[in-house]
Amino acid sequence: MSIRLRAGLITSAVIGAGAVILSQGAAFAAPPTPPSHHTPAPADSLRALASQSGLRIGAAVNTDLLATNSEYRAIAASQFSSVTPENVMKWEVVEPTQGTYDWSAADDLVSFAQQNGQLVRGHTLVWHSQLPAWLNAAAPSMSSDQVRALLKKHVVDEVTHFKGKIWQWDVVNEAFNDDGTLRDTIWLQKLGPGYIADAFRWAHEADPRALLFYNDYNIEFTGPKSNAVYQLVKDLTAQGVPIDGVGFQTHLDSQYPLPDLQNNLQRFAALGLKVAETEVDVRTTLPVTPVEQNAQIGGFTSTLQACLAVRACLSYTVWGIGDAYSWVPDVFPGEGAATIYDENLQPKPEYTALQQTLALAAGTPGRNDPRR
Ligand code: 9MR
Repeated sequence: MSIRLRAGLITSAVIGAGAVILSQGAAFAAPPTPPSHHTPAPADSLRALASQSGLRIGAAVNTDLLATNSEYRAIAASQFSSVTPENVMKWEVVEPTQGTYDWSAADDLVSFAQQNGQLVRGHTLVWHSQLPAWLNAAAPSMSSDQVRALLKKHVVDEVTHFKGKIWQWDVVNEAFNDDGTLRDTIWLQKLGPGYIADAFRWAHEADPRALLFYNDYNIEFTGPKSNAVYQLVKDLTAQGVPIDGVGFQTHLDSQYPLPDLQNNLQRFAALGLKVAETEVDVRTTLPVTPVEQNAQIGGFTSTLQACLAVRACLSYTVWGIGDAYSWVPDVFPGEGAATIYDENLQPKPEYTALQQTLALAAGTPGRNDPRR
């Protein structure tokens, strides 16, 4: 029996079973309250099903497509209860010229989210990539004090601009190498490892109610990188640094074994932190074979199951809507098909697998407790 068929049966059963609560929030610290005048999402949408487990289901949104493609916009609004700007909150976009901010694209996405009863994951404040050209040119010859002042201003100004409108901020992104050493970035070179704690302190001062996350990839697997991030956030927590959570990006490839993600989520949660899956996709070599697609379906299913199983897991976010718009083919030539919608924005079996997994969780007694 195919997953598609089973999903259809289970979804119908759930819809038949009764009301779907559309905007049940997770029990996180004081979320922004979105206006509630949005069109109710279909009862078998990912967001409606996820709400029954108190889980926010999100997508990284391409704001150019949101403005120009009505089909894309409809999916973004109806299927997801959280959005992440794929690019438009990054430093190169918000401050293209030093001292001149352009918040327009990000503001539009925040308005879209509010209109649709969605929460926003802010992405990302401190990263080594997608920095403005002026910064890349100037920073290497600046003093540590100058770089520190520049980074602080960026964090404080951006968090202040969006104050009260961001649910989770990815404060620091991808600070580690796969071997567990700190990545050799301009921030590490100029400021030393303390830049990480400082960034969290600055962000917290600017918006004390936002949940502040450290975000990285390949920490889904237990190993040197995951262990290093674990030690970092344990130390930060012990020092009273205002960190609330860890984002597991979860960029998977069907040719590799699945990560032991649930164990990792659990051990981070045991530190008293929230966790989230922040950038889920499962790429494969093209053209996709049935065997590979089964592996992709397994990747989406098991990563969602892991989040559902850990009550501190607040949200599950897929990275991109539609294989035609995914970052994967640009970075991994010959690979793709990494999202849950195909090239024509039609839902793939990967979408149905998420739907089925959410429906099963919603039908499990005790599973609809609020996340915390
Ligand atoms: O999806 C993003 C793509 O459009 C950008 O070109 C790219 C630039 O580095 O960043 C992509 O998003 C990344 C995210 O911000 C951080 N984690 C890895 C994501 C995929 O590269």
